[in-house]
Amino acid sequence: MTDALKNNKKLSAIIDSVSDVAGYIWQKGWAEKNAGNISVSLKDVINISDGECCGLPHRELPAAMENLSGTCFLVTGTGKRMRDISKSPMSNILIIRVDETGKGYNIIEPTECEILTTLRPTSELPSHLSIHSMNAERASKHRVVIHTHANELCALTQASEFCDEKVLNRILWGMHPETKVFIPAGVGFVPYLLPGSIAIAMATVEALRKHDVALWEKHGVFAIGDTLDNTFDIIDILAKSASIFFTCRAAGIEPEGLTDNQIDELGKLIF
Ligand code: 2HA
Ligand code: ZN
Repeated sequence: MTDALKNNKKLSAIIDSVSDVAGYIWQKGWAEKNAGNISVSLKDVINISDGECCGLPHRELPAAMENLSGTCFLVTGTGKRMRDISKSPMSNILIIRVDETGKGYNIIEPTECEILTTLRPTSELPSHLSIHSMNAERASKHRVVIHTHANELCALTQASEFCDEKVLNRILWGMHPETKVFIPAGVGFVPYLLPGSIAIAMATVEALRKHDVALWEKHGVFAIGDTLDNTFDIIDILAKSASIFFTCRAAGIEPEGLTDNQIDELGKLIF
């Protein structure tokens, strides 16, 4: 790592936070093998010119993202385990910078050849960068994107009767008052598409235009937020709601859920 990056306090704080949240995700049991991935926009954290990227490894992007040109991102590596990202973040993440054309990126970190050969960005890079591109277009304060395989949320999209935004949100908001309070716009739903594809990236962006979280049918969840902790919390709250739903059903109880009026009233609370 260059001295400029080593001495960058904002960057160090973000890396510490990625390490913490990757650890929580592993402890939650949401991250079998290499499941899940994290990215953070480093706009206003790292400023590097085109000239400084000269000679750094360069890769093509699957789709051009002109509005990300010049922006750096922290991305977890493909095939890397959340538990290892937590223990040793710098051996399991990359810092990339989208080039001036928006059609490719340079790898800013790592620079050591032996680490570089084993590190490529997450297989879900199309979704992560497409979401950051949408955030940039909207001048959103959201800088963090987390994808994980939260068990109860994966289970919820195994039944076609729940694969509908209205139905999903009615269940999730109904299971606990905090869910409506902290996720007032509810979840979006993305029907099954090939992981890592541009098609799933586009469908996820459409879902996240109206929500901060999208459930991927029979796969997992994508959430956006301003900080790593806040983004993790959104997924954790939703997983809690889904878990209450399944706990009731496993006990032979059909959960009543909060009433429409109770949910509306919670939606009006200001914290
Ligand atoms: O990183 O979770 O969706 C592995 C995955 C792909
Ligand atoms: Zn996944």
